[in-house]
Amino acid sequence: MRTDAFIGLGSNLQEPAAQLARAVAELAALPETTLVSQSPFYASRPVGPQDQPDYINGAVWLSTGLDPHILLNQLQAIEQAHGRERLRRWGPRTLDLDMLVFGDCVLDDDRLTVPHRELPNRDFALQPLLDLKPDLRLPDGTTIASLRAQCPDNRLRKLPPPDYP
Ligand code: A4P
Ligand code: MG
Repeated sequence: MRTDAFIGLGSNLQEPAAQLARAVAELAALPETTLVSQSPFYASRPVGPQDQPDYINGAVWLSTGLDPHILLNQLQAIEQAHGRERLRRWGPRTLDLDMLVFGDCVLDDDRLTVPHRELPNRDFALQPLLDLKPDLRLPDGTTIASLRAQCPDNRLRKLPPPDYP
């Protein structure tokens, strides 16, 4: 069985747009997984501690046969391969991969909360999801479009296409 999984990407260290472009290729190469599409990339102000560089954010739509916890393992392995160091919550990072939506799956255990807990508060995650699939809904029926309309504005700036593949 294949599931539509939506992954948010973020980086604010060491050439963030290049980190994201590499991560998209790595996600597309995961086992039992195909890349359906990728969003534009956006620059955004940091949410959380302000003494860190602006972020580049984007999202991908994957079709995967992996179980959500196995997919999370794969996401964390890719983060590690990008030299990710977990120093402080919401602190700067070379690569952050968040599982935003996993089909109709609702999960809340000690490793994984899906849909992502912070999604409604983050325009840098909602806008790329809207770009990928304008009619996307959460398992409870809430549309991503309605969440985007209510979300605090974080001054997203869409990057020109040469900054992403
Ligand atoms: N985890 C639980 N649910 C999920 C999920 N749906 N996807 C667990 C991925 N991981 C999930 O994450 C901590 C733990 O969350 C993981 O071990 C996993 O089991 P982490 O990435 O190691 O730690 P963190 O990133 O410091 O904390 P957190 O709460 O995940 O931070 P966020 O939510 O990722 O936020 N500002 C802008 N403009 N753009 C950004 O991308 N990102 C952050 C990080 C802060 N500010 C930002 C941005
Ligand atoms: Mg994270």
